[in-house]
Amino acid sequence: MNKQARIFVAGHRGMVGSALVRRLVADGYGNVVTRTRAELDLTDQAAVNRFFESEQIDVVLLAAARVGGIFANASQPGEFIYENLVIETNVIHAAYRARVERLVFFGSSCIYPKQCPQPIREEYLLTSPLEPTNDAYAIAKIAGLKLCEAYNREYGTQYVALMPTNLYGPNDNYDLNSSHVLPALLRKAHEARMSGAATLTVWGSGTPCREFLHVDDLAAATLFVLEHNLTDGLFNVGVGEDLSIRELAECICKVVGFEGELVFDASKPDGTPRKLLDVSRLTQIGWRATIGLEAGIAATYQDFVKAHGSTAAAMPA
Ligand code: GFB
Repeated sequence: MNKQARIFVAGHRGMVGSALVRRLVADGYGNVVTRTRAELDLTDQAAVNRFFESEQIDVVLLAAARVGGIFANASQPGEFIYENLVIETNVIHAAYRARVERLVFFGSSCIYPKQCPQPIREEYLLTSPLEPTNDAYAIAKIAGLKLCEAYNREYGTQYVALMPTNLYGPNDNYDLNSSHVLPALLRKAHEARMSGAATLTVWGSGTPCREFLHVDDLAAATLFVLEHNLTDGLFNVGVGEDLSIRELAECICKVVGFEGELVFDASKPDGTPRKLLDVSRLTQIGWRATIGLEAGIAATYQDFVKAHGSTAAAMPA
């Protein structure tokens, strides 16, 4: 890919978008275009059209989305389906109208059925019902990847969709009501250690399994896809192995140095039992994740302490 290409990273302040910008800049891409929400509201179709008409964008990385953990997804399904549908419809259609040739759309492994054979291959999409705690978000993300497929078929665009597993890393959301499990447990373990608490509460039974990918690995996979001219289709992005929520909690406690007891809150939902991705579509063409979970959590914990350490207890719960 041309290092002078004008690359619009939509959602550059989020965890995924900021990782993409870091990687693009490190790799010498000189024309990374970003807009804050105040400068460009991606839910405003006319504003998005004007932006694309005037900016001569070559490549779009569509990382802007309404995201959250199991509680946020289950309690605000209307916001999750609406905001994601409108952002992806506006951006993908405006990009096509402005003759943007290449676009990468980011989804999530929750697009696959709840009771999927494991590991999950891309072709298992739409083979049986979704997990109810996040079906609204999943439907929006499925619509986004279908938009890419449909536009490629009808208009000859080169829009690809990446489906990462559960992500973590710098710039994650640590609000306990809306965060995912890894940042939530990192914060809880930190606060428990600082306050000398005897216990740490983990939602659910601790038995569901999840796979975790450091967001810098997702950024690396994205650049791999662009630089290897993969111009169509759906690609899972993960590490190829998972662990139970209990094992994750134990690993986080080890990194943070919290030695108290884990308590499981059965009133909170478990969500889908397992969603391990089959990542062979990308590994067969030469990409694989390189950041191990414990090392990734340790690096993320350092970022967390730098950004929130002294104020963690005062952050919104
Ligand atoms: O990461 P998480 O919120 O979302 O939760 P999903 C994963 C598992 O961790 C669930 C448990 O079984 C939770 O009950 N868990 C334990 C906790 N303690 C906590 C905690 O303190 N906070 C949270 N948040 N969970 C989301 C989807 O599903 O994953 C989205 O809702 C998206 O649509 C995203 O796909 C990647 O992995 O269940």
